[in-house]
Amino acid sequence: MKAGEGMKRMYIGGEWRESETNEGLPIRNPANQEVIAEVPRGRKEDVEQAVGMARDTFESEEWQAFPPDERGRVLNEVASKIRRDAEEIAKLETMDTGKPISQGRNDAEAAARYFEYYAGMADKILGETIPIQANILDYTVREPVGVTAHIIPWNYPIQITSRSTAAAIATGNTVVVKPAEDTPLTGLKLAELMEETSLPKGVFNVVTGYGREAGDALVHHPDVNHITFTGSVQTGMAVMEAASKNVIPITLELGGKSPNIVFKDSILDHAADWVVKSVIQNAGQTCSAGSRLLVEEDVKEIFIDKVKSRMLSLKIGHGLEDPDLGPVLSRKQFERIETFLNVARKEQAIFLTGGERALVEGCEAGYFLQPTMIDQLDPHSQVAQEEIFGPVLSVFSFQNEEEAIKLANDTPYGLVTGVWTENVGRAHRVAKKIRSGQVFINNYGAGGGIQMPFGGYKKSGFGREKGLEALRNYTTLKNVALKM
Ligand code: TXE
Repeated sequence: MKAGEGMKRMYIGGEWRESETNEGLPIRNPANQEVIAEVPRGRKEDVEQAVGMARDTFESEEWQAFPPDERGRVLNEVASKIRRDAEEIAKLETMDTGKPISQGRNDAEAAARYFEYYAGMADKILGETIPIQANILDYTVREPVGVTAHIIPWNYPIQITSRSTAAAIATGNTVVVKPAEDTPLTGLKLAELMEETSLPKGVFNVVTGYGREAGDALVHHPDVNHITFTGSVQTGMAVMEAASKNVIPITLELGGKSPNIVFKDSILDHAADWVVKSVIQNAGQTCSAGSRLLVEEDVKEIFIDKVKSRMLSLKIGHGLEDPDLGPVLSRKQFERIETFLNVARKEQAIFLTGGERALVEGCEAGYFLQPTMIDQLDPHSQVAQEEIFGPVLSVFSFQNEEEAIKLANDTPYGLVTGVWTENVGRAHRVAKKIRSGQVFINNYGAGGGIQMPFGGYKKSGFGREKGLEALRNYTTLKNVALKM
């Protein structure tokens, strides 16, 4: 499809543009693989334009003099426009990613909350005065880093775009967003909302396209001052290498293999509800998915029955019908999951539920997977160690607290851990020894709280997003010493 034949446009320097080559890429609805839109296939030349506009705007008198409280007001405006169009955004997200519409609605609300939260911080980025000598006034200033690049994955596009760009703009940076090639629609919608506000042109830019083309050009661009990346470990490593060439800081969020540790003294029904919820949300395509269940041996059988009956009662279907479980993103993702399941079969693991593609009437071309629970895996097997990114739960048991901690920490990742126990002392002991960026006790995710710093240990990445902590990503510190 050529530009002008219904193809969407990218948002660069406050203008809607085709790609320099006029090529497009099709966007499919994961539920039935129908093409629902076409977006420009941005490449290096387009990235050049976007970074150039972001740089010029960053250095412009208008943006340099833009008062912090005014930045906050604009971001609040963006939040209220997201709320105004929340239903449209939720539908776009569901059509783009396949997720159940109620989860799309939650994502739209979270996006609005990110803008509100960081709007409130825009005029509270403070420095310090540092005592040195009586005749020296020493102070620090937190300055924006400049042009920030945001590489967005396909699982939570509107949320992840909002969480990093809101923090970056609040602190006075300009941004270039590269949405995932499969799910660019809500990123472009966000640009439409930005355009309705008094945000100077060129502060918020979106270049659509493939990772290996537009993404690669963006992370290598010498005029980019910071990269925020959420995605796979492999691509994260490539992004890190690109950043090293320009010696710029990056924030990496690379997924996980997060455990729920269930002790026998926990409220088992409550824990079972959450164990299931945490692994089926967005069809398991969540960086913080609770993809491993570690359960105390004495209650293993009874607990597994509880989880199993919940898994078997889940409704699978088209996201707009708001089932419990939608399709996975694409054939590629489905085949990736299948490869893991085949390895588990070869290793004679036991499938307690699922393991097969689910056929949904009217959505025969969609890739739906039955919620899957696998037992008897070697904790060091590939399936137990690597991120599968589907509704697949691996089950292990432990005899005591020490063994639970060892199992929990025994993967290359460390993003989130759930601990289920009524013993407060044990809860804190375990939380202290767990090597993950977030630990939830008797809950999982605390409602997604945008105020809580989020990020990983080990191969889950580094740097923190969300909360006040994220503001550090987008500011750099200057010390000024004045001799009087
Ligand atoms: O990820 P990629 P993919 C994990 C999950 C999933 C696997 C593969 O396990 O199954 O990764 O997914 C852009 N330079 N996660 O292949 O490649 C790309 O266009 C710059 C976990 O989709 O990491 C997209 O915008 N950018 C995760 C983004 O990187 C590049 C979320 C993510 O794509 C690029 C997604 C390059 N060379 C996948 N190559 C999480 N942490 O939540 C690609 N991109």
